[in-house]
Amino acid sequence: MKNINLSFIAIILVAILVSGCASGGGNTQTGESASGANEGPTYTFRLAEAHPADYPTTKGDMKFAELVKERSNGRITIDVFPSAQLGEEKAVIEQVQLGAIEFTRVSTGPMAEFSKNFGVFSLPYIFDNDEHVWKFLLGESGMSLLDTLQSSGLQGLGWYSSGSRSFYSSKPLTGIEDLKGKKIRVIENKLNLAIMEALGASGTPMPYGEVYSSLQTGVIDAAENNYPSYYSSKHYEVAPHLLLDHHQRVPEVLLVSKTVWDKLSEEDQGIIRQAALDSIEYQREEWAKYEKESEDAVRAAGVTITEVTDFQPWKDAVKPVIDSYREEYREILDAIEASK
Ligand code: GTR
Repeated sequence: MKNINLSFIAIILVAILVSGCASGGGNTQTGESASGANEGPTYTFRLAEAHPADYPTTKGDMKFAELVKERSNGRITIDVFPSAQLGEEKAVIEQVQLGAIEFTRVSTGPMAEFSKNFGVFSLPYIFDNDEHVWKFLLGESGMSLLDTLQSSGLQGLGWYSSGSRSFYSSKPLTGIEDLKGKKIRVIENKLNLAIMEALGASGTPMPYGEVYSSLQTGVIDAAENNYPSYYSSKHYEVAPHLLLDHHQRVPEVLLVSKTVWDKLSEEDQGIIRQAALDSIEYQREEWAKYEKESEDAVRAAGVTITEVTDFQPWKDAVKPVIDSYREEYREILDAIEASK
């Protein structure tokens, strides 16, 4: 289910689920605090996370949950489920739209299929570096993108770091020409397919959890990701050739179901929104540390690493993709350019 087009049954289901989350309705605490943080129903929510517990996005989720708990004086609990226990990203996003899972942290990659605006992040080489990404994300235009998700049944709460994505393969990979004819796993969205085609490769969309075995058995020749995912998923074991072309910078996003969000008091919304924003800095610090650690670890494991120094052939190759989406994303692309 991609759009807000919820069926009647789904709406009823959500209503039951959401009211079931508030413990007992009559459990409203009274009077302890004039500010009201102690007052209101108690909730236990779930947050779905694809990465393991020690990964920087999961650490960000945990910080977020901790701040929400503290600031609601224990009324709002968000239990983080790491390692894709609640499902792979695309399925999780659908569940969050329905309100069956309340929160998630996902990549903006799969979000492109749920909200047109979010496709912009999959366009190659639109950001110069990480600093540029963050100037955009935390600026007016980046922050307002979080609210545009409402028409997709979601509410964006904040952004997390995810560095840049580069190709890696089970076969030797030292230049753009080596991608020709390769079957490359991509995050499921149509922009990624167009990019692979422009590079002379063929994009194979599949969930993250299937990439390791697909590389191992030769179902795919290559995949692409950032250092932390390359390392923590152990893809480097089965695809030990890394080409640092940094073709995309696809940020992570923290989401809540709009059906859940709309049932919360303004005060609880405020607590949750602020906690999400306040968890960003911590996540970015954890990201920086883990990015370095994972780079060191894959180097130590003997991965062949080639750094692209001339990006022009790469930019030229993917230019038709940018050109074909330029009009659709003109406003956001202008804002990205202006945020440098
Ligand atoms: C990672 C991202 C995950 C997932 C994964 C993928 O960088 O953090 O959420 O999207 O990439 O390639 O599927």
